Amino acid sequence: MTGLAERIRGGDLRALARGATIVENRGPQADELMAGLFPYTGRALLIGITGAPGSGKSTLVDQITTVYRAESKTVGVIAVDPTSPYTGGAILGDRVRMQRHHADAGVFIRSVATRGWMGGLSRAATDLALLMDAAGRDVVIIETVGVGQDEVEIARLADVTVVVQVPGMGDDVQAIKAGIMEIADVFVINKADLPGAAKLEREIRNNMTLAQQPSCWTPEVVKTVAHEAKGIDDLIGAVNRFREGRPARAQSAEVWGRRLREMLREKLLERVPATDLDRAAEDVAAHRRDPYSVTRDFLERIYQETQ
Ligand SMILES: Nc1nc2c(ncn2[C@@H]2O[C@H](COP(=O)(O)OP(=O)(O)O)[C@@H](O)[C@H]2O)c(=O)[nH]1
Ligand SMILES: [Mg+2]
Repeated sequence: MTGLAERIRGGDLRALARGATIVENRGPQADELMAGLFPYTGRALLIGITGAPGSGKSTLVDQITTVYRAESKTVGVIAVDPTSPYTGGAILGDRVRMQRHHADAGVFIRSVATRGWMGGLSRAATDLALLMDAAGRDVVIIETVGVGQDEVEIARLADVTVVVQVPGMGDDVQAIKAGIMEIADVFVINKADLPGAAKLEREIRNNMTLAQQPSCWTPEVVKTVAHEAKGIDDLIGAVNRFREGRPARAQSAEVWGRRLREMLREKLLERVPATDLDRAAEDVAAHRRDPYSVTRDFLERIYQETQ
C-alpha cells in the first residue's frame, strides 16, 4: 500500500482531501489508490438522502451530523451538486449551512459537481464514500437531488435510502413523479411546520400500499422541521430500525453487480477516443456504416490493444 493510502487509513485529514481529489480526477492513480484501500472498507454506515431541490436535505444532513457528532461518531458528507437548471449555487449553500461543522475534524465534507461526469457520477460518489469508509468515518451521508437517473441511483447504493418530501408542492406525491417512491427505506416529511403535512403523509401512505416494496419493508414516515432540529432523533431511530438485522446493502452482491457493470462500461468507453466515436456516429447516421460492425470493430481494437 502507498504512503498516501496509509495516511488516509490513519485518519489524516489532508491525506483524505488529497485522496478525494485523486478519486475525482479518476485515472490509473485513482484505481490504484482505491484498490489498496478497498480491503479496509465495509465498516461505515452509508446513508443516502434524496429529494427535490430546496426540500431541506442539506439542513437535515447538518442536523443528523450534529447528532452523530454528539455520539462521538465521525462523519463524512458527500454533496452531489446538481448543475441542472433546478438550482444554482448549491455548493455555496451547503458550505454556509455546514459552517458550524467546518472547524470539526470529525466532519469531512466534499461536494461533487455533476458537471463533466457523463454518467460516471454514481461511480465518483460511491468511490468517495468508499474512501471515507476506509478513512474510518463511522457514518457517510450522501445528499443527492432526486431528479435524474444518476442521482436516484446514488441514493439506491446506500445502506439506507431516505427520501425527503415537503408539503404544499401540489397534489401529487413528488416521489412518484421523480420515480423514487420505490427506493425509499424511510420517508421524511420535512418542513412539517408548513400547512399540508398531514395530507402529504396520507398521500404517501396511500401510495405505499400501491407500490410493491421489494424489501418487504413498509417504510416509516417521519416528520421533521430541519432548521429547528425537530424530529431528527425520530429520523435516526427510523434509520436504525431499518438497519437492524439487515445486511449492509452498500456491500451486497446486488449493488456490486450494478457497480461492476458501470465500472466496466466506463473503462471500455475510456478506451475509445471520443473523436473516433463521433466520427463513427456520423458514418452510421449517413448510412455509410452499420452500427453493429462499428461496435464489433471498436471491441476488436480494444482487445488487440490489450494484448
Ligand atoms: N419552513 C421550513 N424551512 C426549512 C426547513 N428545513 C429547511 N428549510 C429551509 O429550506 C431552504 C432549503 O434548504 P436546503 O437544506 O438548502 O435544501 P436542499 O436543497 O434540499 O439541500 C433553506 O432556506 C432552509 O432554511 C423546515 O423544516 N421548515
Ligand atoms: Mg442541498
